[in-house]
This record gives sequence, C-alpha cells and structure tokens, in this order.
Amino acid sequence: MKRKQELLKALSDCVVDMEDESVVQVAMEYVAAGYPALEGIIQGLTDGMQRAAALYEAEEYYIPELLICSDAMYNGLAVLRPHAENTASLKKHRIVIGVVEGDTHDIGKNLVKIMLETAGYEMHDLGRDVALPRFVDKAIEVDADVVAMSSLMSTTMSGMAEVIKMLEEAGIRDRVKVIIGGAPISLAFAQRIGADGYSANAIEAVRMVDRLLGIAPATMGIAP
Ligand code: B12
Repeated sequence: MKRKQELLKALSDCVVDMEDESVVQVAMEYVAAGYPALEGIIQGLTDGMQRAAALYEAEEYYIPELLICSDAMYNGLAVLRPHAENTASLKKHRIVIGVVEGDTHDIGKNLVKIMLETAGYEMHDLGRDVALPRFVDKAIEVDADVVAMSSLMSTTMSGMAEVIKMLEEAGIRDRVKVIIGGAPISLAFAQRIGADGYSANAIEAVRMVDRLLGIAPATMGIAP
C-alpha cells in the first residue's frame, strides 16, 4: 500500500497532468487506505489545481488544459467528498455563498463551500455569475448568519461592495457577517469595502467563520 504522501502527490499530479480518469483510481486507493478525505481534497486535488493555475499564469497551459484539469479535480472530489468527516450536527448556522455577477470562475467557491459544509455549516449555494440582489434576497429567505462572496476577476470584485450596501439598505447588515475571497481579493480591499473577513484559502475560511460566529478563538480575519 502506498504511503499517504505518495498518494497525495499522485492526486495532485493527476489534476495538473489532466488525468481525469486515473484520478478516480488514485482517489479510491487513498480512501481504501483509510486516509482522511479532507486532506486528500486540500493537499491533493486543490494543490493540483493551484499548480495548474500557476502553469496557466506562466502561459504553459491554456483554457482547454485548465478545463481538463478541473474535470480531473471534480472526478477526484466525487470519490473523496462522501468520505469527508462531517460535523453537521454540531453547528446550526446558515451561509449563503456565490460568485458575483459577471464572473464564472467557481472552482475556488466550490472548495470553500465543501470545506464549510464539512465543518458543519448549512450551505446555500447560489452558484456563479450571481445577480447581486440575489445575495440579499437569499440571506433574508434563509435568515443567513454569513454571506460569502467569491470573485476571481478584478472587473467583478466591485460587486462585493455593492452587495454590502444592499445588505445595509435592507436593514440586515448588522446581523449578517460578510466574508469575501478569490485571487484578486486582499485584506486591504476587504477592509476598504467593510467586509467582516477575508481569507486566502478554503481551510482558513472555515477558521475565520468559526471565529466570526464565536465558535473558535480569534486567530485570523479582520474583525478583532
Ligand atoms: C481556472 C481558470 C479559468 C477557468 C474557470 C473554470 C471554473 N469553472 O472556475 C476557465 C478556463 C473557464 C476560465 C475562464 C476565464 N478566465 Co480564468 N482563470 C482561471 C485561473 C487560471 C485559475 C482559477 C482557479 O480555479 N484557481 C484554483 C482555485 C483553487 O483557487 P481560487 O479560485 O483562487 O480559490 C481559492 C482562494 O482564492 C479562496 N477563495 C475563493 N473564493 C473564495 C470566497 C470566500 C468567501 C473565501 C473566504 C475564500 C475564497 O479559497 C479558494 C480555495 O483555496 C485564473 C488565474 C489565477 N491564478 O487565479 C484565471 C483568471 C481568473 N481568469 C481570467 C480571465 C480573464 C478569464 C476569461 C475572461 C478568459 C477569456 N478570455 O474568456 C474567462 C472568464 C469568463 C468570465 N466572465 O468569468 C483572469 C482574470 C483577470 C482579471 N480581470 O482579473 C485570470 C486572473 C487569469 C489572468 N491572469 O489573466 N478561467
């Protein structure tokens, strides 16, 4: 039986090497060995997707390659996700999540959703390219504790500030925490638009939400 580190690297390699079929075998082997599914998702599949993104930035990969890499990531997720430890009964908080209007990049948002869901939060996923008022409407409909917005494009990130204004106008800003993320987002931007939290990855997103809702001690994010 291969050691855990070897299998994690194999998962990552399958994604970056566009092995959208063999990733399933590797993921099954990883699960059969009894290794933690969440680590497989983050240190294996997500790592591979981040390596693919770096190759795209370096102009070694183009859009068709990226799409096959993301197919491989989702195929691996389909095997690992059902085995992720779920603590759903422990928390009763609702989170509305989506990618802001004009933006169809949803890989990062999906990973954040999976991590929060696995951490026990009730997720309401609006999907991608979400019309801005829908964040507010959904937050009211489900009495959300958190609104989480993702944007991967500098041209769409201003939509996040608009949603915050809409939450204020709807009179619910004081009872909803707003968290944001995505490659062009920074802590400085989050502070400027009045978000409650920002994190650079899905693991930190869980810790940040726990802290914002008073479930864990303060360690990161914006609010004291
Ligand atoms: C993959 C990719 C695509 C895929 C998207 C597939 C999909 N379904 O998502 C495809 C090939 C379809 C694509 C299309 C396009 N893309 Co593109 N794409 C990328 C790329 C290479 C990687 C993004 C990615 O998936 N990263 C991997 C994931 C795991 O990381 P992540 O998304 O950053 O998410 C993590 C964190 O940011 C954080 N996070 C994310 N969201 C949130 C939310 C919250 C609340 C929190 C707390 C945290 C958090 O946690 C996540 C997990 O750890 C980026 C470059 C880059 N370096 O980001 C360009 C990039 C985003 N794309 C870009 C562009 C321009 C486009 C296109 C317009 C190209 C075109 N000419 O058609 C179209 C977009 C059309 C549209 N309107 O949306 C530009 C955007 C430039 C800009 N204006 O800012 C980038 C930056 C590339 C570049 N340098 O030019 N793209």
